[in-house]
Amino acid sequence: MKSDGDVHHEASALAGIVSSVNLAAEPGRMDFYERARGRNLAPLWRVLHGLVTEQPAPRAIPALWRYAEVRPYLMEACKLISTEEAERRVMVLENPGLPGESRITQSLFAGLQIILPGEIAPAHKHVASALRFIIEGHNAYTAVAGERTMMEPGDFVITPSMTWHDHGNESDAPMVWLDGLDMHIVNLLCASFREGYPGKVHPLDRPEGAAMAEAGQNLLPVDAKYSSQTSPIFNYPYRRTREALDQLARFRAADPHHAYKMKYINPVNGGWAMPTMSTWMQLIPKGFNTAAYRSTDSAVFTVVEGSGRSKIGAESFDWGPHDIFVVPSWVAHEHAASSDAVLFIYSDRVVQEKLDIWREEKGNQ
Ligand code: 1HN
Repeated sequence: MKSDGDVHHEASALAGIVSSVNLAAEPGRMDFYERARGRNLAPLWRVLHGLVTEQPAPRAIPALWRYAEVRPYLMEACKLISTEEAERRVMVLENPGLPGESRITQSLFAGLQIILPGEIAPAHKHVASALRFIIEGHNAYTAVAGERTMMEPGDFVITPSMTWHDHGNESDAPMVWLDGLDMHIVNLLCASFREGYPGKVHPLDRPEGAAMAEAGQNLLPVDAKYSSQTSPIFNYPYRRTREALDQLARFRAADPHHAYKMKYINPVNGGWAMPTMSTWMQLIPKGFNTAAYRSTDSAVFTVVEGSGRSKIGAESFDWGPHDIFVVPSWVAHEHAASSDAVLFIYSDRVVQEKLDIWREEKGNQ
């Protein structure tokens, strides 16, 4: 081995080498490789099988964050930095397989944001889309494109790409939510822009509830034109979602792999609520065990109610309310609910479907 950056000989650097390559002959090719490198050229046969893997090879690993263990860190962060100073006071959920990369999966961001009574997270906008899933607190709002929505635990709230958004807490208790963002997908494609609003909050020009009145009742204004691919409903309240799942469970049999799993949809086109992240709410009745399932999307699960245990690949994780766990791409998983359990899920499935690369497999692997 010569200095850093030379053609590598370590086993790890050869992980992607084509299996038919004669390793004994490689030293005789080193001089060629070195000269090629000087011309910004590299031999594909040394990396091909790492680039084009036989099956998904996620660097993200299964992991769980217990809310009871995470919450004290959120509270401590509040003592150390204000929302104003931080812009967004978020503790990033970092996948242990991807430390320092601000990723919960290779494609997705997750963080827990805490906002204290009286605080305002100032207005900004960016190409990355965000979802909020409310964990605890009441009477805090997010304002998106000039309309506020008050948030309650279990609500699924959307900030579409490039819309001004600020948050404020008008209650007397902290509010915590999960932030899910797609910036790693945006950045893969080098398409990120961001702007701060000159004032602290963007002006409101629509009453609270306007979006729900226009699009949240299976009705749309007759001549409305929708150019965005994101749902015009930007708060899907838990009350309604829970009610739907509850009603469904009364007359339908549970699906063996999904129990009761409903996707959030965009009422304009019937597709996913967001163009880059798929979202669902899942009800697993007490005592139900879902059958093994895997798919190529990587998914983040947040427990809303109930408790249970999930087998994810070779590992098992016990969970309860507000815990968050992650299932990387193509890892088989099954859930067992010890009480009626409700899980909020987001994943990159919608992106994979658009690219015609999404796959699933039902059964035991
Ligand atoms: C962001 O803009 C928010 O607006 C939250 O609340 C979390 C994480 C990374 C990048 C931007 C927000 C974020 C974020």
